[in-house]
Amino acid sequence: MEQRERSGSKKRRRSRCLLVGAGVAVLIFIIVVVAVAVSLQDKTDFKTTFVRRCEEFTSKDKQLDCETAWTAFEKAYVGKDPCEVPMGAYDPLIAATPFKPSCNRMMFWSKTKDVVHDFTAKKDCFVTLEDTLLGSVLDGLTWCGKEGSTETFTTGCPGWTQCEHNPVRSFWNRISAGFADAACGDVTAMLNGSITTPFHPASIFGSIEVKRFNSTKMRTLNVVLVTDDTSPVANCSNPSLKDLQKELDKGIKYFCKEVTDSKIEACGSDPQKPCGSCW
Ligand code: N1C
Repeated sequence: MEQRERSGSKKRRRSRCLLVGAGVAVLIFIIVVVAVAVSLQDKTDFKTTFVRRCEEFTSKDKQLDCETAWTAFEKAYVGKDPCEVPMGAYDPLIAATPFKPSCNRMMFWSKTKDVVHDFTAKKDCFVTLEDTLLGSVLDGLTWCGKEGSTETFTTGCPGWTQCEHNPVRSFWNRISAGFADAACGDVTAMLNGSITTPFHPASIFGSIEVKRFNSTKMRTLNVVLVTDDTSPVANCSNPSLKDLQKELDKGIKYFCKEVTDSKIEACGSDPQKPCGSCW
């Protein structure tokens, strides 16, 4: 009797052990499946976003195959140390997707991204880099590769503080250089009058774009200094704007105007105001 009870409790213990074991195995299986799914999604999401945004853009202008653009883009950084991607790595991509020059309508900016894009979204007067194919496709995204891998990663990528030659920074440097090379006629730049140095030599505008403006194509640079109504910090006589003028290719005329952000906002929303009359 006692023996039967003992063997019964042994059996119960064994089946409990089996049950726990099976539970652990199922849990491990679920974890592995979720991890694989997340890593695959990470990879496919980036390419999917790239191709979707590219196709949305090229539906306006069917000139480029988005799969070809993706292949040229990915070659710049895939399989490479994410701290060793120079701007030249994107040369073939830029060559495959040239900018259409929009003389007299090109808009550059520094530290005024939101004001500029609020304005350009409402009024079709100016063309920014984000209105071009590559600028619109990659705006707001992060990507990098890894040595020995064929994948694109969107997390764990080095930023500007970790290393200068990272894939995202080098991309913006290269594409901004291409956009500035195409600058022609009367060009506008919105700079931030709420900071002490509206023209910063280390910004992409200061270190790349201004240096590439070419007087054989470009007639004027019109700086719109966007100021805060209540407490403007900088005006058109700010010393950093003197540095900007020194950097400009001789032969390009320079103008500067202080405009409040509320005026830009109101003008953007006023359908009666024609292009160019907002300041
Ligand atoms: O360094 P910035 O500005 O002076 O760069 C702005 C300048 C513009 O004139 C654009 O033509 O360079 C071009 N540009 C972009 O269009 C762009 N879109 C998104 C440069 N950078 C761009 N980004 C991201 O913002 C990118 O990650 C880069 O490092 C920042 C720069 O913004 P900023 O310092 O205000």
